Amino acid sequence: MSTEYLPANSSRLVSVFSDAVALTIAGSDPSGGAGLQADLKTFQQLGVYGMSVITLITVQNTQTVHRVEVLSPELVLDQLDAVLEDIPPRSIKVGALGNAEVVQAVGNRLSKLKCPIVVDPVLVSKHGHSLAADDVVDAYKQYLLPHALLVTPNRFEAERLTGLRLNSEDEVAEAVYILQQLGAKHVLIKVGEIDGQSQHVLSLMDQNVAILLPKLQTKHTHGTGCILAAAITAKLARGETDISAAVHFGIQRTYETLQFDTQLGKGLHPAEIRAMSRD
Ligand code: PXL
Repeated sequence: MSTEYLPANSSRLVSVFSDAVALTIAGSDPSGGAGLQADLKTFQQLGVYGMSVITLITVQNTQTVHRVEVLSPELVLDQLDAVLEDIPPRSIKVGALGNAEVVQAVGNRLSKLKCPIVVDPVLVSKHGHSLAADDVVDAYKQYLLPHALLVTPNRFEAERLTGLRLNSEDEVAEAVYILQQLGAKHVLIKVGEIDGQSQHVLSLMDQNVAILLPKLQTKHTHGTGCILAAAITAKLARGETDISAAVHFGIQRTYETLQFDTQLGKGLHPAEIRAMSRD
C-alpha cells in the first residue's frame, strides 16, 4: 500500500469573514427549499457563518405541506439564549414563528438586542393561502415589528398586517406608512404584479422606491421569500450598513436563482443561491 500525505499546510487560516455570523429563527422545511434550511444555505453561499433556532417543524416536500408542529416558547427561547450567550450574531433573520406565544416570546427577547433584525412575517403564502391565525398577526404588530430594522412582507402579508387592499401605488405607500408607524424602520413589500408590472417597494426614510423586476415565466419559486430575507441578513452580517445596498444585493441574488432551475422534486422546484460550481 502506498502512503499519501496531504500538504502539510499550515498556519490555519483565519476566515476573512470570521465575525460574519448570522442567526435565523425559523421553521424547518425538510425538503430544503425554504425555512431555516434555505437560510443556512444562503448564509453559507454568501460567506457567512450561520446559526439556527428552530421554531416549528413542517412535514413537507415540493408538492405539499402535510403537517406543522410548533415548538413550545420555552424550547425556542432556550435555543436562542444558548447561542446568544455564546456566539453573538451580527444580524438576525426571523422567519416562521407559528403561533402568537412564540411571536411574543421571541419579540421580547429580541427587544434587548442591538444587532440588525430582518423580519420576514410568514403569514400568507405568495399564492394567497393563510398560514397564520389573526392573533399571530396581532402579535407580530405588537411584539416584533417594533424591533425590525427591515420587514419583508409579500403583498398578502402586508394586506393582513395593515388591513388594506394593495391594488395601487397609493395603497402600497399607505401600507408602508402603517408598517413604519408600527415600528419597522424600513419596509420591503414584495408587491408582485401591480399596474401590469412586477415590483418590490422599498421604504427609505421618507421616500419609497419601486424596484421593477423583469418578469420571469416560472412557477418554481419555492423558498425565494426566505432566500431574499436571508441574503439581506447575510449582507448585513458582512458589515453592510446601507440598508438599500443590502436590499438591492438580496433582490439581485434572489432574482438570479430564478434564472436557474434546480429541477428538483415533483412539485415546485426549490430555488437556491449558488456561489460556486459543484466540482
Ligand atoms: O417561505 C415561507 C416559509 C417559511 N418557513 C417554512 C416554510 C415556508 C414555506 O414553505 O416551509 C418552514
